Amino acid sequence: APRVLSGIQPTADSFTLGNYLGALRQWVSMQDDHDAFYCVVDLHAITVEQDPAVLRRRTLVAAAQLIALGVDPASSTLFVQSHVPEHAQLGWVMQCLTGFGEASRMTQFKDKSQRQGAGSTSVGLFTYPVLQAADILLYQAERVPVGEDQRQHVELTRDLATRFNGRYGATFTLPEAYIPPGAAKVLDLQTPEKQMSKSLPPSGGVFLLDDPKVTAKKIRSAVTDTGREVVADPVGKPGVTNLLAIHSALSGRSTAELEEHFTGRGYGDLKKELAEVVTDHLAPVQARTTELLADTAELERVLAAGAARAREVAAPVLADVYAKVGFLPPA
Ligand code: AQP
Repeated sequence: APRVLSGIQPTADSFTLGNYLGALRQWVSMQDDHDAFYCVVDLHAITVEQDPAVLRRRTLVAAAQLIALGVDPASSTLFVQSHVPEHAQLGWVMQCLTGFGEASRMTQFKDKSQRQGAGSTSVGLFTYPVLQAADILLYQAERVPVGEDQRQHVELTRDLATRFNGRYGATFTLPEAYIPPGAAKVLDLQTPEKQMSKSLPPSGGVFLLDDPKVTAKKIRSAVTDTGREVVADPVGKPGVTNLLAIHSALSGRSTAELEEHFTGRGYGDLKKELAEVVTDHLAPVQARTTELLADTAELERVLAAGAARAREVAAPVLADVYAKVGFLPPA
């Protein structure tokens, strides 16, 4: 089966609808016919400042949410990035292969460092996409299910793989981004020019674990526009278009069908119905997450087994890379 890898950062108490529709839903649907490796990328999370106790807790909550959403540790390899030291090790080799100018062109860094404030931007945030390349290449992944914001990082990964293969001989598989049509970029409900984010402002994000009342209220107060008609128009009506896209992704009804359904009705009706669609969808996920977090020892066992499986694949790839770049093997 084709190999797939993806990761998600434990940078908030809960994932967002953007994470779910842009990436995690594909993680679940791909696991049946792929050899899937999914990780909670805690090394990536510390590219911005984290409280240690909070990070530990969020890593467990992240793993619980992934399982609650449908990632099955029996058919996917689910693990925590820092449990597999090969990620950081290959990350260093990849850094030495990356041009400074090349890394400087990454638009997510420009966006995040700007939102962060230049004074608190770390070198780790700058080299983040290079570590991500290592994550992917370590497993020889062919497909990488991610949201639109990650397209450029997967392109960089391909460039680095091609460079390594050219310099040291055929080693890495070239991965392809697998970006879903429809909800690849879920927008912030308060600032629909920006993508919904789990940790960065603006804060019009819908969180999977939020209380249903909070979610309904967020959707009710979503920024739309002064018009009345419920129709998709990404340029003129980005807010309404975003709400329709979320509805369509969750209900499985096409945008055209939804426009027809809301003919003669206003934004208020759309928001009311969407709030129901979203909270109905999330109720079982929340219940299952709570259940899983009641036994963190079991969760930790699952993650340890995942890390052991991941290392079986990662260790020989790293050993091959170390030999090829000319590191003297320890005697
Ligand atoms: N708004 C979004 N629409 C579609 N997909 C999205 N993703 C994130 N936001 C959206 C996808 O979710 C996956 C995991 O994201 P990540 O944790 O690696 O970090 P990110 O891309 O930087 O997303 P966030 O939620 O904004 O995280 P923070 O706040 O920590 O920076 C990725 O596949 C991403 O494409």
